[in-house]
Amino acid sequence: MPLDQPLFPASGRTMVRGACPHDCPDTCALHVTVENGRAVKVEGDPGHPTTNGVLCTKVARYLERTYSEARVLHPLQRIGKKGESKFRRISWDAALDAIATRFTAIAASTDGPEAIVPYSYAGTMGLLQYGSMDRRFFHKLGASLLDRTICATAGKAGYAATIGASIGIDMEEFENARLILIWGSNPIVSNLHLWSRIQEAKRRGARLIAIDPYRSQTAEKCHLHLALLPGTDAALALGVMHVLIGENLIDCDYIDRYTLGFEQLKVRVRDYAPQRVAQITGLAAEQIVELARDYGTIRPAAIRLNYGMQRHAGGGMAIRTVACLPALVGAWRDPAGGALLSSSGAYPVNGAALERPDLIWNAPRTINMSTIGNALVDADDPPIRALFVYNSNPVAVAPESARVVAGFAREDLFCVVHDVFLTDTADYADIVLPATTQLEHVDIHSSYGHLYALANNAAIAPLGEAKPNTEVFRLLAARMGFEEPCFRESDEEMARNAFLTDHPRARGLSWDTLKEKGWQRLNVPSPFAPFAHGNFPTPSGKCEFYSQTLANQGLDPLPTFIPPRESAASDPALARKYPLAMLSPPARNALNSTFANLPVFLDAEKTPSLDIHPADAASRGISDGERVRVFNDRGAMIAAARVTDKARPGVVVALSIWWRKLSPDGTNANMLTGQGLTDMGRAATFYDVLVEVQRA
Ligand SMILES: Nc1nc2c(c(=O)[nH]1)N[C@H]1C(S)=C(S)[C@@H](COP(=O)(O)OP(=O)(O)OC[C@H]3O[C@@H](n4cnc5c(=O)[nH]c(N)nc54)[C@H](O)[C@@H]3O)O[C@H]1N2
Ligand SMILES: Nc1nc2c(c(=O)[nH]1)N[C@H]1C(S)=C(S)[C@@H](COP(=O)(O)OP(=O)(O)OC[C@H]3O[C@@H](n4cnc5c(=O)[nH]c(N)nc54)[C@H](O)[C@@H]3O)O[C@H]1N2
Ligand code: SF4
Ligand SMILES: [Mo]
Repeated sequence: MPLDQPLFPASGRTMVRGACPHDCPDTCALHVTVENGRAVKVEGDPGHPTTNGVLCTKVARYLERTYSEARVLHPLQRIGKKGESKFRRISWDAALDAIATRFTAIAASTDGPEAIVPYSYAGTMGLLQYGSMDRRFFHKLGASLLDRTICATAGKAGYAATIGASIGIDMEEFENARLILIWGSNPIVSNLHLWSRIQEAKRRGARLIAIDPYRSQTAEKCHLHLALLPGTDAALALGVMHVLIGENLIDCDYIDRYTLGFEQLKVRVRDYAPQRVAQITGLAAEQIVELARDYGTIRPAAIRLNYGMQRHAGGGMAIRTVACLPALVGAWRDPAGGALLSSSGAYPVNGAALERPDLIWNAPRTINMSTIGNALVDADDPPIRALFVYNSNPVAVAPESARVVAGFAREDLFCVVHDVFLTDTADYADIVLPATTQLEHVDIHSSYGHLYALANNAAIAPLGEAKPNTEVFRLLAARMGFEEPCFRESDEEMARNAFLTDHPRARGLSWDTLKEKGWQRLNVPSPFAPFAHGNFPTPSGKCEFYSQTLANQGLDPLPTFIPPRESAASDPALARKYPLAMLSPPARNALNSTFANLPVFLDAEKTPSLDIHPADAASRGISDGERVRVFNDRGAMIAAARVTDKARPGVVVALSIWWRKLSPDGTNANMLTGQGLTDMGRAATFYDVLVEVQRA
C-alpha cells in the first residue's frame, strides 16, 4: 500500500494517516483504509509508541459515526418551534446569506457586534478545526469573546501556580514507576493508553493506589482504593505532607535547591494532622499515614492527577496542593517520578498565527461558557442576540440545564449550530450546518497526554454537503466582506504555521514530514525528566509552595483546603435537605456527549443509571434496578438505580453524558449541576452538587 496519498484517494486501496480528534488525552495515530473513495477500516497505528496499534471501542467503530444514517448532510432551516427539531433543507448559499444578513444587522444595531457570541469547545481538538479561521472571523466581527472554561481551566491554573505550566511526567515513563497514585482519574475509561503503561508497571511490581470517591473500573484494579469524600483532596494532600514532614520522609536537598516557601508550608501543614484529615475526608487516619509512608519511601513515584478533583469549588487549590507533593520528596528526580495533569504545555502552538488576536478592534466583553445559561437569560449589556455553536453541545453538557434550555428557547435569539448530528443543541437552532468528521478534513494535532505532534490527512471526500469549520468561516468571512488575506488562507497554509518552529521543542517539526509520517515526537529528551534539576517555568524558577501570583490575586498563597460549596461544611441546611453528593463522570462508551447517540454507546450503556450505596438505598426503600428520581432545587432526572458499594456512602454516581432526547424523561445529569464557579480558572463545578433520591 502506498503511504503518500493524494487528497481524497478516489480509486484503489490506500492507507491514509490520521489522528483521533476527540477530547481525550491519548490523541491516537490512525491508519484509515480507503477503498474506491470509501473508508473501510480505522485502526491504531502500530508504530506510534503510545497508540501501539490499539484504539478504544468508540473510535475502532468510527465508521459507524462517519457513515451513520443520522448524520446531518445538508444545511437546514427551522420550521418548528425551538426545541421541536423540525427543519427543512436549504442551500448553503441561502444558509450563509441568512447568517451574514443577521450578523450584519445585529452588528449595525445599537446592541453592536458584542451581541453575537461564539460557543465552541473540543468536539474536535485539531488545532485548525478547534480554533483558527473561526477565531479570526469573530475577532474581526467584534463579537464577544468566549472564556473556554468548561473542562480544565481550574486545574490548569492550580497546576501552573505550583509547577508553572502544563508539563509533567512523560506518559511513556509510567511503566517504570514503582508507585503510582491515580488521583481523581479513571484511565481505563478516559485515558486508555496510559492504563496500558500502568498495567505494565503493575506487572513489574509497582503498587497502584486509586484516590477516588467512586470505585471506578480503574480503582477496581488497583492494590488500594482510598474512597475519600468528593472535593476533599487538598485536605488529604496536606495530611500526607504533615506526615512526610513530621517523619522526615522528605528530600531536603531538592527542597533547598528547587522549591520556594517550604518554611511557610511547614507551618501550614501543622493544621492537618491525620486525625483531623480523617474527619474531613472520610478516610481512616491510618490510611493517611500509610499513604504518606508509601509516598515517602517508594521510588520512582508517579502521580496521575486528573480533572475529577477540580470540578469542585476549591478545584484549583486541590490540584495545586497535590502538585506540591513530588517536590517535597524529590520525585521529579526520576523520569518516572513527579506528576502528570496535562502535557499540553509542552507544545509551542502558534496561537497568534492561528487565531489572529490582533484582529480584535473593540475590546469586546468575555462570556464564560460555563455560565451560558445565565448569560443567555440575564446578560443585558448588550443582551445576547445571536449564538454560533460549533464543536460543542451545550444543551446537553453545560451545567444547570433548566437555565440553559430557557436561554436556547428564547424566540428572539438567532442560533446557528454547526455539527455532525442533530444534537440536543441543534434542536434549538434557526440554522443547522452540516460538519465533516475527521476522515473528511485536514488537521494538525498536539496532545494533552503524550508528547507527539500528529497530522490528520483527509481520507475521504466530505459526505453530502458537509463542510469543515475552517471552510464555513472562510465562506462567512467572504460574505461579510472581510478582506484581510488571512481569511483566504487554506488549511494547509494554516497547518504549516501551527507550531512555533523556532522554539527548541518544535525544532525539526514540519507539516510536510508530519503529513507523510503521521506523527513526530517533540524535540524533548528521552527519557524526559523535566524538573530533575528544578527549572520550573514559574516566576521564581522554583516549585512554588508559596505563590506570590496567587497572593496578588487575593488567594491564599499557600496550599489549603477549600470545602465543596455544596457540603455539610459549607452549607449545613442544604446538606440536610439534599444529603447525597452526586458525581457524573464519563461513561466508557461515550466521549462527553459525542458517540452518545450511536449504537456503540446505547447498546453498552442501555439507560441512564445512578449508582447508590446499599445503605443509602435501604434507608430510602430503593432496590436494584428500580426507577429513581434524583432532584435538588435546580431540577430532577429519572435514572435506573444500581445498588452497589462502588459508590461510597453519601455519594451517588450518574455516568454521563446522555443526550437529553435519548433519555426516558428528556433530561440528563446537568439538570442537577449548578453554575457556581471554581476558585481559580472560572471553571464549572460539575461534581460539587448535592441531591436527594427517591423512588420514582
Ligand atoms: N471514554 C471517555 N473518555 C474520556 C471522556 C469521556 O467522556 N469518555 N472525556 C474526556 C474529557 S473531556 C476529559 S476532561 C477527561 C476526564 O477524565 P478524568 O480526569 O479521568 O475525569 P473524570 O472522569 O471527570 O474523573 C475521574 C474520576 O474522578 C473521580 N472524582 C470525582 N470527584 C472527585 C474528587 O473530588 N476527588 C477525587 N479524588 N476524585 C474525584 C470520579 O469519580 C472519576 O472516577 O476524559 C476524557 N476522556
Ligand atoms: N454532568 C457533566 N457535564 C459535563 C462533564 C461531566 O463530567 N459531567 N464534563 C465536562 C467536560 S470535561 C467537557 S470537556 C464538556 C464537553 O463538552 P463539549 O465540548 O460540548 O463536548 P461534546 O458533548 O462531545 O460535544 C462536541 C460536539 O462537537 C461536534 N463536533 C465534532 N467534530 C466537529 C467538527 O469538526 N466540527 C463541528 N462543527 N462540530 C464537531 C460533535 O458532534 C459534538 O456534538 O462537557 C462538560 N460537561
Ligand atoms: S478517543 Fe482517545 S483512546 Fe479513543 S482513539 Fe481517540 S485518542 Fe485514542
Ligand atoms: Mo473535558
